[in-house]
Amino acid sequence: MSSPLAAVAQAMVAPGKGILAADESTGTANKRFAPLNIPQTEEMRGRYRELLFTAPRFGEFVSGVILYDETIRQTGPSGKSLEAVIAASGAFPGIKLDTGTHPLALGGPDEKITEGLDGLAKRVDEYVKLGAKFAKWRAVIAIDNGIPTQRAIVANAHALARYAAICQAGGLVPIVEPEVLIDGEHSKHSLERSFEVHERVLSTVFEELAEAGVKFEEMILKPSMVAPGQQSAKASVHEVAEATVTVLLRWVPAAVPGIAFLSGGQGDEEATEHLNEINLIGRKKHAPWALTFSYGRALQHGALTTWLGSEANVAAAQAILTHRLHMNSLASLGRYSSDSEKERELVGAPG
Ligand code: 5MM
Repeated sequence: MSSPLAAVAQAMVAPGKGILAADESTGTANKRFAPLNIPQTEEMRGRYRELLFTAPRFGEFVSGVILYDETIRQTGPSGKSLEAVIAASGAFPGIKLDTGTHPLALGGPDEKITEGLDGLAKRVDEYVKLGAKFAKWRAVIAIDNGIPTQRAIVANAHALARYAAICQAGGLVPIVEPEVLIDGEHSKHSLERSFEVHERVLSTVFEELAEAGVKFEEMILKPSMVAPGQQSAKASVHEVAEATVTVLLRWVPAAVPGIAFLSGGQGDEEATEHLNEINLIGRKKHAPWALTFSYGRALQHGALTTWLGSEANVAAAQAILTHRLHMNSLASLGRYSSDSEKERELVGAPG
C-alpha cells in the first residue's frame, strides 16, 4: 500500500540518485561568496543557483534539491523560476522549513535548539502551492565535555518529530536531519564518542517520530556519518563506514525508504569515499534502506570556487558539479573507486 508521499520518498532515493542541499540561508550564502569576492546580492545568488540546477546531466543524478525561501520564489537569469528549472530537470524542488538554530535555554554550554514550528502548517500550505514536494529541518548536536545533554537531544528530537508530522499532514515528505557536528570549535572527539552520541540521538529521534505518529515510509533520514571530530586523529574510511552502518542498523526502522547523508565539512572526495564504503558494507549486512547523498558543501565547493561570479566560468563550474554528482551517484551504488575520478568530463573545465 504505497501512498503518494511514500512514492515521492522512494523516488528521492531511487538507485543512483541523491539530493543536492542548496538551502543556504542568505547569511550562509553570503559567507561563502565573501572570501571569493563574489558580490553578495540576490541577483548573484540567483545566477549561482541557476548555474547549479542547469548543469549537464543534473536530473540523471539528482532526485531533489533543497531550497531556501528566497530561492523557491526566485527567477534565474534565464527568466524562468528556479523551481520550474529544477522541475524541468526531473528533480523535485524541496524547501528548508527550519528558521535556524538558537541557544537552548538551560541547556549545556553552546547547545542549540532549532526553531520554526510556529505557524508551520500555514507555511507548508504555501510551499506546496509554490511547488515543493519535500522539506528539510536540521537539528544540530555538538560534542564536548558534558554535552550533548539529554535535554538537548530530547528537545531537538521533539521538534524534528513535530515538524515531520506537520509536513506529512500538509503533503510534504520530511527530511529529518539530526546532525552531530564534526567541524567547528566542538570537534575534538573520538570515533567511539561519536558512535555513542549517534546512538543516543538516533534512538531518541525515532522514539519521538513514532510518538508523533510520523509514517516512516513517508520520510527520509539525513544523518551525519559516525566520524571523529576534525580536531582529533582521523579514522580510516572503513572505520567510519563500519561505525555508521552499525549505528543505523541498530536504530533506523526498515520502513524508512532511504538515508541521505550530509557531508558535514568533509572533503569532496572524502565524502564520496565514505558513501561508497557505506554502501559496500551496507550491502554485506543487508541494510534495508537506500544509502545516498544529500550533500551541500561536498557537492558545491568545486563549482563555487571555479565560478567566482564570472559568466565566463559557468560551463567550467557546471562540469565540475556534474563530475561530483556523477562520482557520488556511483558511490551510492557502491561502484566508485579513485580511478573513477579520472573520468572527469573536461567540457569547459580548466586544465
Ligand atoms: C546548505 O547548508 C545548510 C545550512 O544552511 P544554513 O546554515 O544557512 O541554514 C545545511 O542544512 C545543509 O543542508 C546540511 O547541513 C548538509 O550540508 P553539508 O554541507 O553538511 O553537506
